[in-house]
Amino acid sequence: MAERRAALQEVIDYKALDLGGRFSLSAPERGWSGEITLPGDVHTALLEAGEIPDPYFGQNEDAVAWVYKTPWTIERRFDVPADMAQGYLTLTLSEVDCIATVFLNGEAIAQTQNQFIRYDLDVTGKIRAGENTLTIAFAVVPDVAKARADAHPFPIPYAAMNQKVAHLNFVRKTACHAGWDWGICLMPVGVYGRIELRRSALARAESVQVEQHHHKGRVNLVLRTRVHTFDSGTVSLTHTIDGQTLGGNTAVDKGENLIEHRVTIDSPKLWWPAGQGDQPLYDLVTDLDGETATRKIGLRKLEWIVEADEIDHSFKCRINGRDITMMGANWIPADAIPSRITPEVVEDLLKSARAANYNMLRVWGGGQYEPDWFYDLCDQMGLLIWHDFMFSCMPYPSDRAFLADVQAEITQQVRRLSHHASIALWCGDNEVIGSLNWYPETKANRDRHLANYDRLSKLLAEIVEDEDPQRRFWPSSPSLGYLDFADGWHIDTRGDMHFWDVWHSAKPFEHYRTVQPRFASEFGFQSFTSMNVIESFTQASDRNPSSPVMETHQRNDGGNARILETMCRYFRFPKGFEEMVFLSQVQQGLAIKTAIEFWRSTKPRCMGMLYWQINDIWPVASWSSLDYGGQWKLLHYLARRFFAPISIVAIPDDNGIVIKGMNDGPTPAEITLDMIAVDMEGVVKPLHGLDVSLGLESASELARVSREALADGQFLMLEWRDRNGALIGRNDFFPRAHKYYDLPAATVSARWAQGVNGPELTLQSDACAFFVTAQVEPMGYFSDNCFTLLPGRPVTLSFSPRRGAAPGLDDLQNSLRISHLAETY
Ligand code: BMA
Repeated sequence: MAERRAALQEVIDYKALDLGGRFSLSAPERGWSGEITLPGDVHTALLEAGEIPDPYFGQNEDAVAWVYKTPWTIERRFDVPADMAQGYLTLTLSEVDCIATVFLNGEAIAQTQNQFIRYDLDVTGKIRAGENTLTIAFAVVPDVAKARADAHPFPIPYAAMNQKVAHLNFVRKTACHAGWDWGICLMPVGVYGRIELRRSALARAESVQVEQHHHKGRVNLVLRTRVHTFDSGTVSLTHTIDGQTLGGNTAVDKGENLIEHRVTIDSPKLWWPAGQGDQPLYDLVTDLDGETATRKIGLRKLEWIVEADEIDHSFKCRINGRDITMMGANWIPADAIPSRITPEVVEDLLKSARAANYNMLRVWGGGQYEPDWFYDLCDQMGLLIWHDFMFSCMPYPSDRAFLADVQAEITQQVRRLSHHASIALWCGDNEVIGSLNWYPETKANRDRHLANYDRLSKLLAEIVEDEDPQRRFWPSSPSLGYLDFADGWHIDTRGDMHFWDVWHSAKPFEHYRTVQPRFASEFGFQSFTSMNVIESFTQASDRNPSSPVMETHQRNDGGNARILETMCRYFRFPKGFEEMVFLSQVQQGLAIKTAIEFWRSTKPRCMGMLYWQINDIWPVASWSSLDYGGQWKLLHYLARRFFAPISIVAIPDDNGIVIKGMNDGPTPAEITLDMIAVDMEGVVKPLHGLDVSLGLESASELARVSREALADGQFLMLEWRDRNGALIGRNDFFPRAHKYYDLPAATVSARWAQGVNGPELTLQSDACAFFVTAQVEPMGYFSDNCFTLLPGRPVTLSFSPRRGAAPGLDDLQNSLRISHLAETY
């Protein structure tokens, strides 16, 4: 024991001591003790100690449930040099998960209770020269949640359909830690982010916010710096940006001070969302008494245009004066085990978002505020963020103590993040107002719950108005607008819309064409996770859609049945498990393609499409387009095509098929479009060829194809090229479900070559092959997949490795697997 204590003790001599590292971890109730690395979580520590099995394998979730029912204590000793112990000292814990008592040298110095608050604890005079002990004793969250719910004057229901732990709406902790309809319940415990002892000369910087006022040829910036001062006096505060330094000595009072500076940047290099231009970032270096911090600032004018129009109300994002269609998906936390949410993992996911032509992600309200580096990456990649505040799918309390805690949380988060160019909008919550129609308690007394809701919602709105007046506050997702509590799941003339009738109500894919949202912020269709991911959590005998393990890795009641039933509607039933997994991803892709192609074709009516959801939190059947681990599911390949800047689509209507073209790139385009009828033998019959100009303002109707133009067994192929004849894109349209076509037995052959930019794979087929997909084991994605391959028309794909993989051609060839539709039955 003494030896381990010695090993845990580190001598650090610095002005800011990073207290991260090895701590002791113990559960006195269970007589357990070991170690934990912080920042980190208890599950990771127990996995390292061999104390718990992999929670993601099989049905291990239940076997590890004891972990969150146990009170844990972590502790470390650290040495502080005498000169450091003298100063003004702050102990910063940027994310404690979640309810804990913090002891310094045995004295309780704070009680944490909100995972989303950075605790800056004044420990001046409490730190000793020499050895100190930091102890964090965690409470059992479900017990606290229950006690709070019991004490509340009226019952507030919680999302029991999603969460395995009751009353989590009484605790400020990531809601999906308790499970969701795609999530495992682990209820992690830990300390994430910074754990640091900071010494200040007189003050510490709290936040720097940047207001941008754009004029022709210049931007005026207002910099608002908040400093916390330990005593009244003078601080030196300077900012440097674009070669200009402002500020100097400033008199400050004890407590919080707000200091403003103004600066003009001439001939600014403007920041654009992905696909519209570059993402230049200016370094803003802040120096407070020698302590420096750098923030990257993207200069752009951001507006949301929500105003009456001939339909009802517009809902669109305008950047630097340009109305831009928002395309992307919803983001959930990257892992159910917080230690695994590393910059490397997240950067890989965000790069895949960018590679699929996204320009927006919605950080969803049942998850978490992400670390600073997440938003830095989004700034760099041009990914705008629709940011929910962390409330989701259930009512929340509105007593003074709860609201005071929320006020601290939201104020701090907005001040922390508002300088990021990527943050586009603050949204009050996910589906909270709508959820008042779901629960017996809320339905029985809607007046009470509406008043309760309004107290929270009003607080959130006012914080945004006060703290970040240049950002739009949107009350909820979905919402119809200011104090408009109508049905955002079905009204498509204003606000943002969640359209779930196809998945949750088993309507056909074509049903997506019955609504025309102004901004579709959620809609999704599930698939199974890819075969190699299924192999990671199953034994061979589990690989059956209704096995207990596969059902455990499906969190939406009836989800696997819905996938299979849909398959019968559109496809012939697959012959084996692996084929079924593949086909589930094909049909997921088709569902979302149907929605997005139609809604995009209504531009400028619809100016946003964010499907549910880009990523997975653990290996599971879900609506995601990336597997857990970041591998591309087929939907992600289709997204890359249906979100391409220039997209040509075929939309059936009562009079035939209308061909529409959309250009969401930065400049108008001149293209040549060929429309071709193709039969199952691969015989091609040109129907129409035309040169067209695609402007930016709206979708253009390019042509009509009559139903009769396509004989039985034929489908429509669209190909568009630039005026030099270079192929830009392809699309196809099947007038009937695929099960009605008699597919030829195609053989697809493959040849690898080393291209200038990396490995290339050429695929060639002896007959028409559909949804042709190449998969390899090394991490990476192909330039395309899930496409139609006609005989005599080889297609060459490039392979982009992910996460530093550098596979040789042999590695790729040896693991190559090619799938297509005819092979599935
Ligand atoms: C939406 C989301 C999530 C959920 C998804 C799928 O409404 O907000 O709550 O995971 O539906 O059901």
